[in-house]
Amino acid sequence: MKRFFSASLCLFASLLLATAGSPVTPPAPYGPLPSDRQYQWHDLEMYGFCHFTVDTFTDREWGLGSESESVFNPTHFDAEQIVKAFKSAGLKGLILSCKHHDGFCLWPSKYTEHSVKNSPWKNGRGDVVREISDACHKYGLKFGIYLSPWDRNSALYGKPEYVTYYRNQLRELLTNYGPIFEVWLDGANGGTGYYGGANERRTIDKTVYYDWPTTWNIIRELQPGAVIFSDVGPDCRWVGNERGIAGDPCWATISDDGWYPGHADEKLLNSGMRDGKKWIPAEVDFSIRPGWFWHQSQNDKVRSATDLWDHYFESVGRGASMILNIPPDSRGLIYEKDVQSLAGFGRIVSQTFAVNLAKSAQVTASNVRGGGKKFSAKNLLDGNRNTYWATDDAVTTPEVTLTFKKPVTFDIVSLREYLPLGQRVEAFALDQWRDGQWVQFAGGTGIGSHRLWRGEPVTTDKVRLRITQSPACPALAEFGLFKEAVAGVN
Ligand code: FUL
Ligand code: CA
Repeated sequence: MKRFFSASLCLFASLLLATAGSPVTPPAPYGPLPSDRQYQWHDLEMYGFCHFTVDTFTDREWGLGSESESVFNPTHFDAEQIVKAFKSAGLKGLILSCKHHDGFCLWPSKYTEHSVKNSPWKNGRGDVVREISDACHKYGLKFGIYLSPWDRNSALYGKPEYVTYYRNQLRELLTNYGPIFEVWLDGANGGTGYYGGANERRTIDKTVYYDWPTTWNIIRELQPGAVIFSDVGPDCRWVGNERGIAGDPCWATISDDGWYPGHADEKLLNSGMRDGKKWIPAEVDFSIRPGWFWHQSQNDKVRSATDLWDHYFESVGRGASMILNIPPDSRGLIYEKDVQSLAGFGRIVSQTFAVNLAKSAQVTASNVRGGGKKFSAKNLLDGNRNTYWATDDAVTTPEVTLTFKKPVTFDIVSLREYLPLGQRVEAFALDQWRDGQWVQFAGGTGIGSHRLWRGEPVTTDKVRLRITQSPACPALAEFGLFKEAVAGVN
């Protein structure tokens, strides 16, 4: 009897273990990983740039530094109109050119007279940075700052004292205007300028003059959540062109040995490096108009909504972030045509991605890590980038199949990796079930934060994703099928 009891106890215990299984651990991370602030930043995907200064009134792209403060006088400045136009495009934040190369400050800095405080606008009592940041916070957009390191107005430029001046201004901006999501550090540096009346050419040694690590520390200390942009990071990098096009693929990783702001290989910035040592993803900066600043002569050269939509695929769709510049005009408003394109673009994006057709599918995978629920392929369809499908370590080329009760028609496929475990997948293929067999309709190199495929409409009742190359088991967060909604928008 006693024996019977202990034998059944043993059986019971082993049954219990078999059902619970040993806990399934997540895959080990692969390669460089995003920091928390970078992971949050990836989620934004699209935000805006706002170039506004004396150039808006002088019809220049790079002010000389000699402009009188009296030049700055927007007749109808309305921060809410500007921010609402950005918001209508679905942009999640706005980075304002608080000071461009001409040195004119859009806020009443206590370190210079060359600012709004000596302009006729609001009798010198205005603060563009205040009004724009307030409007951003009111309408739920994040606010970021551009503070040009090159300053063609300052007499100090080129001397060590200028770096102190620059840092003092940065402190003003980082402490007086609420949370800052990104600090944009421009790489254009040095050349001719007014420089307090000297009117000469000043060159600086870009490798040491600014002592960037010290400045980055100030940003970390005052705004720990802010990502720092420069040509080469540390948090996000330039994409190597101002045309709005990321490389295909555009790896989030790169090695920056020997590079510094103003000196990096543009081709490699564009593509990233598969074996890069650091996680420094690309940011795609381009303008809705030919120039960064508003020019009357460019009012008929504003990008259309569908043009912006194309660039969405060439930036966001390749795992980079898109920063679209929309400059206010000399009234201090976003010009009518720009407003129209932004709203149209926003409508296309929100309508297209409103319904993930994949959600109605039954999903099966060739392998699920530990065979349990935690890493199930259903995680691909829950709209949550923090849950993911993963396979056993040894399985690096799995596939996942979506089966529909009725055929679906889509022309966009969306894939996302689970970034906290690194950029893992190197190649994938997509198949549709047609006439009783699998037919490949797309494929690509790299997935990363977001990978979009866009093509001719596909109608089918079965779709298959094959991971065809990966140095480690994949960890995929999301899978989406969408139908483009561009009708009637231009
Ligand atoms: C460049 C600047 O020289 C342009 O004027 C503009 O601000 C662009 C975003 O960055 O380096
Ligand atoms: Ca998910």
